[in-house]
Amino acid sequence: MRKLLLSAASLTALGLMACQPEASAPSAEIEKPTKTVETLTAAANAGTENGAPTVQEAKEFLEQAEKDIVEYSAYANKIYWVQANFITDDTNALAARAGAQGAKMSTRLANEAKRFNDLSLPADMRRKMDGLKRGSNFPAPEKEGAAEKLATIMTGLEATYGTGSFEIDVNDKRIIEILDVDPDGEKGPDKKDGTLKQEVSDGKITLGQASDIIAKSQDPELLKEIWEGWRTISPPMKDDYAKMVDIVNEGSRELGYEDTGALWRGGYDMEGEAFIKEADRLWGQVKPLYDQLHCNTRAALNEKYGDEVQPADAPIRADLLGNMWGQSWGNIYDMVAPKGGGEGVDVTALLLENDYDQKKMVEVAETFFTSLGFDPLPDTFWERSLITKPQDREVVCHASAWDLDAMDDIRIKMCTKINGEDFVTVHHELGHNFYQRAYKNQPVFYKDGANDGFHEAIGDMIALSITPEYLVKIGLLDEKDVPGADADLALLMRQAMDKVAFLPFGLMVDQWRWKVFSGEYTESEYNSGWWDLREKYQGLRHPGETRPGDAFDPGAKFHIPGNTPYMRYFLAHILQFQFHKAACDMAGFEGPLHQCSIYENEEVGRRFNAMMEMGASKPWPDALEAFTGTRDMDGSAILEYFTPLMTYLEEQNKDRTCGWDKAAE
Ligand code: X8Z
Ligand code: ZN
Repeated sequence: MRKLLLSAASLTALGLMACQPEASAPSAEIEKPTKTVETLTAAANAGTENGAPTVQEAKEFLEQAEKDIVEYSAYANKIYWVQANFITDDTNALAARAGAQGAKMSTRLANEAKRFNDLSLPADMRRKMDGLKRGSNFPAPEKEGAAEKLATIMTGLEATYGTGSFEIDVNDKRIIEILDVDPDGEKGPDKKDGTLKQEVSDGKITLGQASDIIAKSQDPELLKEIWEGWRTISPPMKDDYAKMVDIVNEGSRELGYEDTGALWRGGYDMEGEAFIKEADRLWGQVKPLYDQLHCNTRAALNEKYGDEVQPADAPIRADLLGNMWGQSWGNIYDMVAPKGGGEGVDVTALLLENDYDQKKMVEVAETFFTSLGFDPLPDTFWERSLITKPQDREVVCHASAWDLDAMDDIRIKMCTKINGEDFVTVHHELGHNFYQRAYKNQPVFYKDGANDGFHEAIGDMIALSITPEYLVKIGLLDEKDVPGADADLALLMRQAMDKVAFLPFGLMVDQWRWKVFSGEYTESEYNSGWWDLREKYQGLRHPGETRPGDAFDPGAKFHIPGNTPYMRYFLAHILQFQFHKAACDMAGFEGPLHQCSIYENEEVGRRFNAMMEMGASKPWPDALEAFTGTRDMDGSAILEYFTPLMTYLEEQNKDRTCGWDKAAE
C-alpha cells in the first residue's frame, strides 16, 4: 500500500514505497521557461490585482508542500513498514488510514498546483509543480469517502496476496522430497538452503514453498497442481480490483488524464503516446533474440516432456519454466545447457558450498558498492532490515527496498533464500538503497529515479559484473574452477534464461493494466485478456484446457494486488545493459561485454554516483547522457552482450519451426 498514494516525482520520493520509489518524473513540457525567479516575480506580481497567482505564491506553495510531504511521510512510512512486517487486521487498518490521508494530501496538492498553470515559472519550479500535478499513480477522486475506500481496497489486496496460501496433500512424497517436509508436521533443523523445514500441519503452503516446487520439480502433473494451487488465492481479489480501477480512473480524470494508464504513461518526460511507441520500439529491437530463446527452450521442453505435455509448435506451458509466472527461466537452465560448452558457474552451489547465510549475501553485495567508492550502509540498515523470513508471523515476502526518512534510514525487506537468483535480487535491492541515499540531498520533489526504469536498473547493472573472475576475487570460486573460454555460451545461456526471457513479461503486465484502465478489458475479460497477452508477447499458455470462470490470474502476481507499475522492469532490463556497456567502456575494458566486471573501479563508481545524485531533478535523458553519453534508451547493448548466444541459438534452431500463432499479430 505504501507506495501508492503519493507518488509523482515528489510525493513518492518520500519513501512511501516499498519495492522502489513510485517513480514518475514530471512530464516534458516543463523545460520551456528559463527566466529567473526574480524577473518572473516582478512580472507576475504586477498582475496580482486581477487575482492571478504570483511566482512568490508559487514558491511559498512549493515550500509548504515540501513540508507537508516530509511530515506525512515521516510517520506514514513507519506504519507501512510495520504493516508489511507484521500483517494483521490491526496493521492493515492503520495502513489503510495512513493511505487515505496520503491520498487526500496528494489530491489536494495536485489541485492546488493547478492554480499556477498559467503562470510563467522558472524551469525548476515548473518541474516541481508538474510533478505535484501528476498526483499519485493511484489517485483518489475528491468526493467524500473515496480516499478511504481506495486505501482500504488497496491495503486489502496487498494483504491478501501477502498472506496467500493453499492446500496441498501433506503426504505427497513428491512435495515432501522437495520441501523436506515432515509429514507429521514437526519442525526440523535448518535446511541447508536456509529455509526451515516447513511446518505444514495446517496442510497449506505459501508462495515461497510453492515456488521451490515449481523451480525444482520436473513432474508435469505436480507442476500443474502447484501452479493452479497458487492461483486459488486471487479470485477473491477480482471484484475489489475492479472497484479500485473505477476509483483511480475517476481520480485520474480529475487530474486531467483520460484514465490511469494515461497518467502512468505521462511519467516519462514525453507525451504518453510517444512512450507507447518507445516501448514498442525497444521491444522490436530485442524480440528477435527472445524468439530464438523461446524456440530453443520449447524444443528442450518438448524433448524432455514429449508432445503430450509440450508440443513442439504450440506456446510453452507456463508451469514448465521453473518460475511461478514463467517470467525468468534460469531454474531450468540444465535443460538447455549448451552441449560440450563447459559447465558455466552455478552460483547456488557455490553459496551453499561456502556456507553463505542470508546476511553474508547482503554483506557481499554491499562490498561491491563500497568497492566502487560508495559509503558503507549505516548501522541502522543492519539493525532494521528484514533479511530472513520470520516463522511466526505474516509478512510481505516480496523483496523491497525502503527509505523511511528520505535520508539515511534505508532498509531492505526480503525473505531471502540462499540461491543464485536471490543473490542477484539482493544486489537489486541494494541498488535501490544506494540510489536513494545518493539523491538524499535533492529537494523532496526530486528524491526519485530519473525514471522508474532507472531505479530498477541500478542494482541489476551491478549484478551483471558478477563474473567468474569476480567470484574468484571474493573467494567464492576457486581459481582452478574458473570456466575456460569454451564455457562462455553456458554463462550467456544462464543469463539469457533470466534476462532475455523476462523481456516480454516485463512488457505485457502493464499492457494488460493499460487495457484494464482504458476499459478495453472489462472485469469479465480480465483473465482472458491476460492470457491473450501472455500468449501474444511471451508465447506462453496455461496448463490445462481452460481456466476456472472466476480465475483472476493477474492477481497471483505481486505487482497487481501490490499495485506497483511494471513497465519499469522492462525498461530496466534494457537500461542495465546500457549502463553496463557504458561502465565497461569507461573502465577501458576491451573484451566481450559479458566478461566485464567493474568491481573495485572507483572512477566508474564516481561517474555512476554523479548520475544517481541527480535523482529526478532533470528529465531522464539528461541523467542517461551524464553516464552513457546518449539520450536514448537503446536495446543494442543487450543485443551486443548476447551476440555469441544469438549465433548459437540460430544454429540450434535452424531446422526448427519457431514462433507460435499469435506471434504474427
Ligand atoms: O519486484 C521486483 C523486485 C523488487 S522491485 C524484487 N522485481 C520484478 C519481479 O519480481 O517481478 C525484480 C525483477 C522483476
Ligand atoms: Zn526493484
